[in-house]
Amino acid sequence: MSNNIRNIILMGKTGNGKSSTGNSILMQRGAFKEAGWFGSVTKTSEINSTKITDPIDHQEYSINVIDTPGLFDGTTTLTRVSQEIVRCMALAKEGVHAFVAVLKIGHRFSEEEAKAIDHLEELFGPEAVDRMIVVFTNEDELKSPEEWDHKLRTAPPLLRNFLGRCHNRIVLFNNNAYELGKDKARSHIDFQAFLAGFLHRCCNRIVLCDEEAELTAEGKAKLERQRWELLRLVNHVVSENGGKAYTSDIFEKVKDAVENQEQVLKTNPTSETDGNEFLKPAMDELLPRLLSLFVTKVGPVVADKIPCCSIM
Ligand SMILES: Nc1nc2c(ncn2[C@@H]2O[C@H](COP(=O)(O)OP(=O)(O)OP(=O)(O)O)[C@@H](O)[C@H]2O)c(=O)[nH]1
Ligand SMILES: [Mg+2]
Repeated sequence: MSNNIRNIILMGKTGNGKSSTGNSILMQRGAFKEAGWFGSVTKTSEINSTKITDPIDHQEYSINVIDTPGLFDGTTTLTRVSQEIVRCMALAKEGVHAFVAVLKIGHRFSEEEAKAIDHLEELFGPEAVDRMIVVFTNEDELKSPEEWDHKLRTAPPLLRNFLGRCHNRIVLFNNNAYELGKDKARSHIDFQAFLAGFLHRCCNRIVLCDEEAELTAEGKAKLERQRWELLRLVNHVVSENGGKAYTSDIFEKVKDAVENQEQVLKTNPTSETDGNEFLKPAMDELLPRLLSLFVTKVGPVVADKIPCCSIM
């Protein structure tokens, strides 16, 4: 079974749809908080998991999706960046099977986003780029498949170059697929029953709706299709990389720290835990690397006084 674990890290600029994509992969709306819900955006990396069975070969996969904040978009300090990277590593215990760059159709691919890939490569080595897959969100805004072909053909060189480096491993995501076919379905529902259910939810003041239950067959089929397209690419990069997950020296350090901490908690469950303090040695090692990367590539920075420039 451990061969069938897939740890997927979602990266990208704030607002590109990382959390929404995570929810679509899990088919659990609300697993990750999306922007727009109470106006909030992702503040720290989080993990959510699901199990799915391949309809073709019936293999079961444990999918762990790690959602990250828009880390490197100009407002984050180096310490914060290194904390988040280490946190991601701690969450992806078995290593990273795929790095998913989330881009939004219709949004300009900026030079910062392109540079981000270079930085990722320098920080983690070319193996990280070898495992990169690109998800374009907002597929629902495309009028036709021809429009997408046209967009790809006429994409600016910066974007084409990036996609080329990812060997054109691209999946389109419609994170609004939950809504597909709903109008049609609703028209068949007895209006009074719909209204009674709606009022009941309002009176309880908590809208705990089971989105799965509300999914139409059309929405479910679309969500399943796009996540299988992604998983096939994840499986492809895993097999291209010798069947192994990505790891590195810092990663191993983080893994040891997490295992030690788990051991401490097992032998002494009441022991005082000091937040993420046990990850500090790994963070301390990452920080100078990040600093030197930014000093040599981005220009002099004063640690934690100057916001980090864009990596993803
Ligand atoms: N129409 C449409 N809207 C989308 C899609 N994906 C995401 N959105 C919307 O885009 C907005 C941003 O989505 P998020 O998933 O919160 O973006 P994020 O990248 O996680 O943002 P941060 O947490 O700030 O980094 C939300 O309002 C989503 O509903 C999509 O496929 N189609
Ligand atoms: Mg988010």
